[in-house]
Amino acid sequence: MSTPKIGIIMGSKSDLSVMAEAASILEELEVPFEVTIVSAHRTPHRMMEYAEKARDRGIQVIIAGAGGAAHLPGMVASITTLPVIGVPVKSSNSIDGWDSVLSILQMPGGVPVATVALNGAKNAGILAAQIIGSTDQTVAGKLQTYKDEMREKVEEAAQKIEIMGYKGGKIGF
Ligand code: RP5
Repeated sequence: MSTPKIGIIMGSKSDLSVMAEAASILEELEVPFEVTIVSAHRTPHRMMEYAEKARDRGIQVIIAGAGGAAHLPGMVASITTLPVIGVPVKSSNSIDGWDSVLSILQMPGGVPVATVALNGAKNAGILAAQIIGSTDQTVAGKLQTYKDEMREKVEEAAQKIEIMGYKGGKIGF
């Protein structure tokens, strides 16, 4: 794969099952990415180094996932001028996910993190691709195909329901 344009980082290997969805959609859209573990609390110097060097390595967007006291996306955003997309993870140390969401969402003015839904790594991948696609026509084309296919699937399902009819709590297919 060519030089990664998107950096996917997460606070722990336990976040990987969620964060893998960002990698999957980027694979589908053929946007080069890298994946690694960077913990704000357990490896703060590694986090600083990653955020400081990402732009010079060719990274254009950082997707950062963390759970509980989820400081990674905000701290990375405090260091880099790259756009940072935060993925709140419902982790083992999260009470019910709200701690992860609010830790990433409620950033102070001047330091934005584009926060997606709880465990919303797929959307983080799509949003990162859309940022790249704002200037890259090839990626924009892949995104258009993705959207067209999504629309067609819904339209097909709608047609089936309309043809086969609603059957007392069961959809007709
Ligand atoms: C966070 O703590 C990580 O991002 C992870 O979501 C959570 C739990 O980490 P582990 O104890 O499973 O390594 O920093």
